[in-house]
Order: sequence, then C-alpha cells, then structure tokens
Amino acid sequence: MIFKEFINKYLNQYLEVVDATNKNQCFDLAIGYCVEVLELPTSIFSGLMYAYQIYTNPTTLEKEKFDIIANSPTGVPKVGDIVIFSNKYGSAGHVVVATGVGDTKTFQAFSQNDPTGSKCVLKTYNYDYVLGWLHFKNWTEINNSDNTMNENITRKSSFFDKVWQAFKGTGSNTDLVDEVTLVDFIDWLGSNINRASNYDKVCNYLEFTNSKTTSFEDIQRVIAGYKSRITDLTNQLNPLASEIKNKEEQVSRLKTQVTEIEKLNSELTKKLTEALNSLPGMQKVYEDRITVLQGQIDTLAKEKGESIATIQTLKTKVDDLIKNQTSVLTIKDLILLIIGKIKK
Ligand SMILES: [Ca+2]
Repeated sequence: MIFKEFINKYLNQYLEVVDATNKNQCFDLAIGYCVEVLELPTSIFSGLMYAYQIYTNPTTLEKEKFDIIANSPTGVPKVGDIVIFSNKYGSAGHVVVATGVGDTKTFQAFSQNDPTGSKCVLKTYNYDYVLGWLHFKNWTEINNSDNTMNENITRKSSFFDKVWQAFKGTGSNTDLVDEVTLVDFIDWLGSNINRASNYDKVCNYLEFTNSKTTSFEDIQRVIAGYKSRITDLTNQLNPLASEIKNKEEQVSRLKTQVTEIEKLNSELTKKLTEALNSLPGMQKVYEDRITVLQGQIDTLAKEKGESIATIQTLKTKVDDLIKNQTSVLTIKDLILLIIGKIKK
C-alpha cells in the first residue's frame, strides 16, 4: 500500500508488529511502515533495542535500503522518511515517519506512543533531539505518483488551522499546539457541536427547513409571534374568567337556597309523619266519643219512644175517662203528668 493508505489505516489506532512484551511502541509503527509500505521484512531493524539505535547502529539491511541523512539546519525530511530522535527525547529515543509537510523549523510525522500510550497520530515536531532520517532508496519507484497524500495532508492541516484559529484567535500558531491545549480544543469543539446540534433541533422544531440559512432574527420573529398570540389569548381569557366567577357566585347562592328548601321540606315531612303516626290515637278518641254520643242518642231515642207510648197510653186513658166520665183525675192533673214525662 502507499503511505497515505497506511496513515488512513492506522490513524488513531494502535499498531503492534514485533515484541509483544512492549506493545504499540514507536518501533512497531516504524517496522509496520517498512513492511506494509516499503515491502521490507520485519527483520529490517533486527537486533536493535531502542529507537535511537536505528540511527546510531544501523543494520546491514537498513544501510542497503536507505540513505541515512543527518539532521542539519537546512534539512527537511521528505514524505516517507523515517526520522529518529536521540535518547534525550525519552531514554529510548523516538522514531516517526515524516509526511513531507514542514520546513526547517518544524515537520509533521506519523507517530505512535508519543506521549507514552498514545495511538498512531499525525503530530508536528521541531528538530530538537532529531539525529537524522532514513530515506528509502527506491521511494520514487513505489510512491512516485503519490502527490495526493501531501495535498490531502496540507488541505487537512489548513482546515485544522482555520478551526484552531476560530478557537484561539487568528494570531495563534497551530505548530505550537500541545496535548493539553488540544484537549481543551476538543472540548471546545464538542461544546460547539452540541450547541450547533441544539440549534438545528430548535430550527427544526420551529419548522425552518434549513438551519444554515436561519438567522437569530428569524427565530426571534417566530417567538415574537407566539408571544403576541399568548397576549391576545390572555386578554380574551380575562373576561371569561370574570364571567365564570360571577356564575360560580350565582351557583353558590342557589345552592344555599336549595339547602334551605331541603331543610324546610325535611322538617315538614317530619311533622307530617308525626301527625300521621298520632292519627290512629286521635281516631280512637273520636270513635270513643262518638260511641258515647251514640249511646246518649240511643238512650234519648228510647226514652222518647217510651214517652210517646206513655202519652199514647195516657191519651187513651184520657179518652176513656172523657168517654166514661169516671176519671178521678182533673185535666189539669193530666197535663202536668204529661209535661213531667216529656221533661225526663
Ligand atoms: Ca511491540
């Protein structure tokens, strides 16, 4: 594969090739690059213990395949060159693969385990502690047409510069970015992506079809419309609320009246029930009284009947006496007798 593909394959990944007791070292990246891009055997740096020894103790095969170029004030590693740092850059030194981006002050390289534990990243270095670099003798034959990688990296770097300067200001130098500021930068980016995402959601919710062309004033207008509508509705609501209050008061009054009527009704029912309950007693009283009166009437009627019979008898006797003129009673005596009977 060409170098560009190698970078794409391992960017932000770990790369482990030799010596599993030391995983994901800068040495692993250098050998992986030699094997996968330069098509060299894994033994290319065989016998070397530390990264700096690639420069200080080159293997036979290494010397056969590479030009070994010393660092110099004017030297800039070309794309695909393997750059070696001394044991002052960490006790083992360091090894990276240059991308060809850079100048006499800094250069960009594909690097693993710097700082310790890091994955494969593109990183900009200065030349402090750089011993020199290996240039693959057959480079032009295998990667002759690969100018696109440089262009690609340059383009990405340019994008990064723009984004970084949006974060730090236009005067800031992206070559000086270190890991600490990069973490801040990633947080800042994350925060902005989050805000942008929320902005998209707001635009979508307010039914703007394109959040990119939606301005703050557009959103302001929509919300102002809603506010105005709320005011209108509130104004309509106030008289209704007042009317409801009046109705409630009316209902309350009616309820009081109903309660009073129910109370009255209840009392009347009670009295009526009492009256009904006492009725049989009253009837008895009247019946008894009627019985007594009837008795008196019967007695009177009987006496009257007897009186009539007596009168009749006396009349007959009077007639007989008148007829026979043998009566010892005077008329006056008879009349007094009759009146006395009737009075009884
Ligand atoms: Ca290893």
